[in-house]
Amino acid sequence: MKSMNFIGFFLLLITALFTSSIWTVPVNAHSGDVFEAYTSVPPTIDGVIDEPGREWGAASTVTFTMPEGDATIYVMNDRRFLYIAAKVSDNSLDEVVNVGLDILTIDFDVRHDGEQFNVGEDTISLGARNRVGDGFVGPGLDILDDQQVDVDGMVGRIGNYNHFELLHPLDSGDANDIAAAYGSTIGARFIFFDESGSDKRSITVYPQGVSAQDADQSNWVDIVIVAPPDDGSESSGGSGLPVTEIGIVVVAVGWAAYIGWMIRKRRS
Ligand SMILES: [Ca+2]
Ligand SMILES: [Ca+2]
Ligand SMILES: [Ca+2]
Ligand SMILES: [Ca+2]
Repeated sequence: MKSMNFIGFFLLLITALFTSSIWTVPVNAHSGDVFEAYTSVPPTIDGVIDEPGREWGAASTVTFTMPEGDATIYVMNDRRFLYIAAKVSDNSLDEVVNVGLDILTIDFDVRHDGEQFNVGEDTISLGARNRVGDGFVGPGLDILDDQQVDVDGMVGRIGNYNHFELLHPLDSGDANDIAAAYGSTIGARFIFFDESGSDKRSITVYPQGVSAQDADQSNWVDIVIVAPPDDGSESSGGSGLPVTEIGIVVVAVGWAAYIGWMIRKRRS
């Protein structure tokens, strides 16, 4: 009977040891100028940033001050897409081209060289009434439209905020887009156009201090494309242990039983 208690205790010890320390939970979200976050659940691109801690709960975020209040940027990726959202204080959602249009543009430093926004770099945009743009920097350093549009997005209005939600493939296959591998870092700036086309137009850039016209990329933010957690370590809502860990526990339990058997054998 004594050896059974010992085995029981040993099993408990082994199980506690393996369940507490072996699996590490990936830490995704942090704010600042490095956006680095993986999501296993894609957001719904419907112009509504669902909060708190729901569809954009895994995102890296930053909140900063705009002329009309505050704005928050959200960035995350999954296996296929880079997702970007922004919640922007604005007294109106302006939807008419050449009269007044609210637009979010993201320029990328695809090569992450921190040098110049020049030929071949990628740029995407989302305007009110869900006008999406996918372009690149052309030979004349002007922005040209891609032949292949690889942006999806929607804009909505909630309270005094405009909500922008958009996605861009990590690797669309288009030479005029980011071709982002897992673990790579790309630079970016976010340009907020308010009432573009009107006399009251204003432009805000994040990071603050960066200009919308300046081609210098040295102070842009970093976006790190996060690799998916491998299938063995991705927890499925606590409803069971991942396969490899189950294997470890089974081996450990078997080992504990063997030791118990040895102890019993020696005592007999
Ligand atoms: Ca949404
Ligand atoms: Ca506006
Ligand atoms: Ca494209
Ligand atoms: Ca493009």
